[in-house]
Amino acid sequence: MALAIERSEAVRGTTSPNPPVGAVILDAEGEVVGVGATQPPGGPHAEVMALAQAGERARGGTAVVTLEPCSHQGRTPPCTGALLKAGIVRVRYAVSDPNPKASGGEAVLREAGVDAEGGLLATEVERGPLRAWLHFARTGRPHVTWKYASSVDGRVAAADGTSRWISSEESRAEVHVLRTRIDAIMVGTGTVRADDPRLTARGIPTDRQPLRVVVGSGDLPPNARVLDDEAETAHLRTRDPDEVLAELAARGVVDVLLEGGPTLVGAFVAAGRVDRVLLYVAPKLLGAGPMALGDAGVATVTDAVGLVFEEVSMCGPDVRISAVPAVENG
Ligand code: AOF
Ligand code: ZN
Repeated sequence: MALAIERSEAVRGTTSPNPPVGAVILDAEGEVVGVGATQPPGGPHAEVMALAQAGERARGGTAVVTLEPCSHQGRTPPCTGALLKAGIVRVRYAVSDPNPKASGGEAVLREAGVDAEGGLLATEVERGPLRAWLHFARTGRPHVTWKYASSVDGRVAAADGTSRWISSEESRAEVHVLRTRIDAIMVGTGTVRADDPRLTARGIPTDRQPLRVVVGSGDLPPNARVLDDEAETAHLRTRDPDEVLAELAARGVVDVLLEGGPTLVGAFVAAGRVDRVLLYVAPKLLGAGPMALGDAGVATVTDAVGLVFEEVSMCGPDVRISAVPAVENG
């Protein structure tokens, strides 16, 4: 399953609105004979890719998949059928498919005499490669990760507005990798005017760039870098989080990185539309300068938006914190 998770991580950002699934086929002796991952929409699912590599060696073998194999005819035939035809006798998967059209694969496999069971490394998969898609499948809304870097005193820029080098080189490099694995990166018109960001993944070999999304009613400066041809850009003339997310969902966007300023992020937090906070705290003090978050509708301490620290770790000299809402955004 660790190998299947690795394969699914590698295709993140290329499969939406489908989930990035990974699959591994073991032969009857337990030897790995095939690995695969979901291809771009309309293409083969992970199981089919892994089975193609395994060929005849799959007979009598085991399939390990990050998502319950689908039982439906969608744009592609059911994976349950492909597994049965290949002679797979055991299936282990991590999480059930919440899509009512595709779910029920475990029951189909069991009825055909396959030893099928879910739950293997389920938490790793739910928090990792399938987090955004599971949220999208359950709520219909793209998953929003608010990412920012701040000083120890919570500031995202110095008094003169300079912000580029708050976090370390290691943290900045990691964010560029992250950008290749998401569908869209979002800021407000204010950030475009103030920082003129490029919003692309740089410094790593990649053949894909996320959709750049700028929200807000103001016009963009005609020479703004987000308007270059490094990547596609969408300008959504609203700041209503639900209108923004509905528009992105209609475009097949599942996984969004919010890199906006305090006003835009405040609107998303107030609306309960931040599903994860990814924060890099740099070992620096600034004492003045803008804070990460503006007004989020919190007037008194008992109204604070509660978070749970899911993981705290180091990234170079910075502390990396992943936090999720204490009450899941339904
Ligand atoms: C799997 N393995 O690798 C993926 C699955 O239109 P289709 O045929 O591509 O089906 C899309 C649905 O299939 C998707 O919503 C999800 O429920 C499931 N995705 N299932 O067995 C895979 N990507
Ligand atoms: Zn399938």
